Amino acid sequence: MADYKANLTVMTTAARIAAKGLRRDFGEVENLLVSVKGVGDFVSKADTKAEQVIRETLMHARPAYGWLGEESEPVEGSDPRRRWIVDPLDGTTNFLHGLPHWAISIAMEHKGEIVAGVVFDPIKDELFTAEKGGGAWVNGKRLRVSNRKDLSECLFATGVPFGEKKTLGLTTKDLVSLMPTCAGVRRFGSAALDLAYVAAGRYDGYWERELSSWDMAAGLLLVREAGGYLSDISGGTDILESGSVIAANPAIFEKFSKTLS
Ligand code: 2AM
Ligand code: CA
Repeated sequence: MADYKANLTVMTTAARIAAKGLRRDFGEVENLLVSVKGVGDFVSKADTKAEQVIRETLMHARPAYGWLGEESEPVEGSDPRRRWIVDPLDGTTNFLHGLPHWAISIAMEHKGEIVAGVVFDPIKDELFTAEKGGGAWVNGKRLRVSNRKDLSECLFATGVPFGEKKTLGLTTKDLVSLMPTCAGVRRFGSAALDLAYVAAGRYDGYWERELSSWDMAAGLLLVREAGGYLSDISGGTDILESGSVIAANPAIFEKFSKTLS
């Protein structure tokens, strides 16, 4: 019989192996930033390499599971109820610009529900983990969402749509209604870390549209297990399907949601 390690152990191992390569590549980005050739191709290779090593590690440990990753074709497993949902490098644009704010995100889905999640920020050495019913943790310390109750004290995060995304107008409207009521809004460029920071009580709430499942899957479980509330942008429960998310501490969730368009 195969050596059966807990899913979180397998996921953490995969994240740490990928982190080694990404950390090395991120060091190289500094040199490339000033080179004629630029950083673009190099970073997209770093991205693909990281996904490959995560995929090999996870598929080796759980050969029957399916796969959904940002950089490769999806795979239906021989066990159709279980699959990995992986973003090997969330915050690619930050990485590309030498900004030290990006993460590896690995989630495990069982019967359509996320049951384990790992978000690893190798630069700050913060390993966020959660298992359904087992709480959310960072480097072994229990996480809890914030308990701020007045919007005026709350710090929020979002992602402002760029490029061809269609919801810039909506997000702009959100900012117009929210900014005067709160302590501030941050836009750091990694959805996985934004969710992890809500779980850690650093942000009181976060919202974004037009995301992919791999950006959010692990982070959603972190928030839930840290006691936060979640919905899609229209107040429903289809977060992964809709690609939109609202996450916040329970005390402000309703007020915060109502402020958004
Ligand atoms: P990435 O760095 O892995 O691309 C920032 O607002 C968030 O949006 C990041 O988590 C980023 O993930 C994600 N993102 C970037 N481009 C995207 C796209 N075309 N579709 C969905 N999410 C995207
Ligand atoms: Ca991503």
